[in-house]
Amino acid sequence: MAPPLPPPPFPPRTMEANPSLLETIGVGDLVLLDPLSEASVVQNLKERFEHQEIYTYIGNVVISMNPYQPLPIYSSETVEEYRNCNFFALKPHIYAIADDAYRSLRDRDKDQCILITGESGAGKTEASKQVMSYVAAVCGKGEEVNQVKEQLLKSNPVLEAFGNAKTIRNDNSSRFGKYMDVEFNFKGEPLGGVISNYLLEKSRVVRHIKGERNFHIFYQLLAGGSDQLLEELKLARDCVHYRYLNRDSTSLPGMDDAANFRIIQDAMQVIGFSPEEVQALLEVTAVVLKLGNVQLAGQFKASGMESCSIQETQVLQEICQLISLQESVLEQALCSRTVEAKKEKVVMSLSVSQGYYGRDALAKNIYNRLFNWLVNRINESIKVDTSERRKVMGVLDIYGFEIFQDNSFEQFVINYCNEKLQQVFILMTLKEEQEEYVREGIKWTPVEFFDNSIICSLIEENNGGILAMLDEECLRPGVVNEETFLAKLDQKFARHKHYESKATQNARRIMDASLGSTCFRIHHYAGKVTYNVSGFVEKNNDLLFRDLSQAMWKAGHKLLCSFFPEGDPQKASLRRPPTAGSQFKASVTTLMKNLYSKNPNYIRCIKPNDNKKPFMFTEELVQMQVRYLGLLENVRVRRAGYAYRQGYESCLERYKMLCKQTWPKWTGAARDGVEVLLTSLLIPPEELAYGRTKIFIRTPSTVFDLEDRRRVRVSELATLVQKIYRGW
Ligand code: AD9
Ligand code: MG
Repeated sequence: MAPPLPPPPFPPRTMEANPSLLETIGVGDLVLLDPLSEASVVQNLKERFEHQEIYTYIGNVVISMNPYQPLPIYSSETVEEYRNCNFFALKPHIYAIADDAYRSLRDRDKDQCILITGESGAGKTEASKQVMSYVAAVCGKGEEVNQVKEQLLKSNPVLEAFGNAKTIRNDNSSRFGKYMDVEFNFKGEPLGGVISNYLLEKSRVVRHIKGERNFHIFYQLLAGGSDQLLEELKLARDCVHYRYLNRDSTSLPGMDDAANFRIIQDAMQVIGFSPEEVQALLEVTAVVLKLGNVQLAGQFKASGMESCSIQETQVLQEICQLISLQESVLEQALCSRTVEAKKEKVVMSLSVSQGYYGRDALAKNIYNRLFNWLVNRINESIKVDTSERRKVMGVLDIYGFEIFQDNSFEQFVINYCNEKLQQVFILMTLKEEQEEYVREGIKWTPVEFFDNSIICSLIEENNGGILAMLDEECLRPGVVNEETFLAKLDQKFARHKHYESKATQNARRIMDASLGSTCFRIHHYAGKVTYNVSGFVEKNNDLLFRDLSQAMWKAGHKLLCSFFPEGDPQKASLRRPPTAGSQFKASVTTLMKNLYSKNPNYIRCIKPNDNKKPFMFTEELVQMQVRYLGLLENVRVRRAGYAYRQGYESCLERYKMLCKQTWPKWTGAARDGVEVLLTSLLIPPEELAYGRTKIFIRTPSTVFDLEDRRRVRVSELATLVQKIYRGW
């Protein structure tokens, strides 16, 4: 018989016994932080960060601080260390959450989603890659499995080339939202996946601010394309030739555009693109770039009306050669517009500014559709062709909350999405937590938290939310203007707690020079953001002159032509496409449904400084993020509640060897067995709550302690078994 286990003194020994989470460098799990305040959370993160500890937990939520420096913590040895290890047994690491999610999926048949949020540059995309590469490393072997893994992983560089760009905040900023469902078979081997993309920032194709760049692909193609390829695409190698590319900082330190081009060429091949598809894709990319060089000249007609014509026909010729289209067709579509009046078609000349507007709209539209095609094409390659039951792990890497000096429609929808994600977080982490206690009949002291559904409704309500009102304005016949839109908002939301504008301020006699007369302000969960309404209607309408879509449809270039089905005269009377806002809302609704159907895992990324400097910690910046990520609330709920819970049967099964009465078999009710077991281990009663079906344990350290004892006991039992065998 093994010697009886010594009773554990509480709490000091448990703390020592679990150095990984209660190490000297602050605390590894904020649930254990004392005293708890915003300042102590920030200080704890700071202390850890200064010791290069970039990960910290709140229960099973991982907080990740961007080190802005490669760290040696993602090796294959580290993967092995975290593989199959208890979540709380080792130092906090992103691999622990990836492992926990993967194992729940494989062993407990629970679909998972990993939600990665944080502001631009906080490390979301890096985190999503680390999760994916961890899962890829542990999810099975074999030629077929490896091929699927490779395809899934290689989709990343391709999408980043077309969807990422250098911004002031991040040299590799994702300019689209991405959600990827990876599907597994019952053994936990990957079968394939589906990618959804959200709202590409297409305006970047035609304009970006100084110090930023257009999408990486343009620079990669020019730097890395062979001479022959560039000749075929009728491109010059130097970026200075292209007006859509900036002239200043075209190359980036640490980013080798030419090498990256070769990487994506290889990746596309692995994914399964044919050489013809790649060529067609690059031809369309070249066309977008060249459109920026189409120059217009203005003339005045005798009537005094301004018209425009193409100044330099060589670019036009080259574009038309690339896409097999008659020059006159494109020229006419760029310089004039057909309007229907009293069932008669009238061709009207465009002014120079209208012409440029149309040209840019065309470039943005082509690029956006190209990106959507790319995602669909990748999906075709990675889709799962089997009817067998699948388990799914979703990974969401989406733009964080944005507060700029000037905020427009794009920020409005991005922040709406973040508001919805916060709602998922609140609903799933906080409310469900509380609801489970109620279900289990455990005493619960309610924790106050801010429920942001009031802000979500303000934006999305079908009947009279801001997006619906904007749609109404866009669909209204006659001249549409943003002033009337704003006036309607002012009227409707005059008393709304989260809405503010000049008019509502005046009504409340508030003097505030910072709010312009063309702006409204939303009090988001993360802070107040002022949106300028100019451009809202146009961006929401997202219309392309029909002449241009018809011209594109006439192109002999199959891929490009397929992007513009509405250009088919047979379908010319189709209803107008849904507005950008309503499309976005629909995709956010689908995403939410998808997320709610899965078990959520959170990675909350924090950007420690605005200078992209290694291990620099700016307190105010971190404090703001701690606030708007709602971390304190999260800790409070976890603390008021219990960090760990487990069904009685599985708890007893796992720890029964720690007590004479329950080992090797307990014959009574599982709940009673657990009580006998935990009482015999002298765990203080305040650490435990007995629910209807589960045991709840207040602090993780108690769980580690159980785990430690279990490990010791299992090894003792193993030695015993060996001795018995040897004795035979
Ligand atoms: V954006 O919203 O797409 O603009 P992200 O995705 O949050 O943003 P990203 O993951 O791209 O940020 O990280 C920005 C940069 O920080 C990376 O290019 C890396 O240089 C750096 N980074 C982020 N995480 C890590 C890390 N764990 N280790 C080392 C990191 N460097
Ligand atoms: Mg990113």
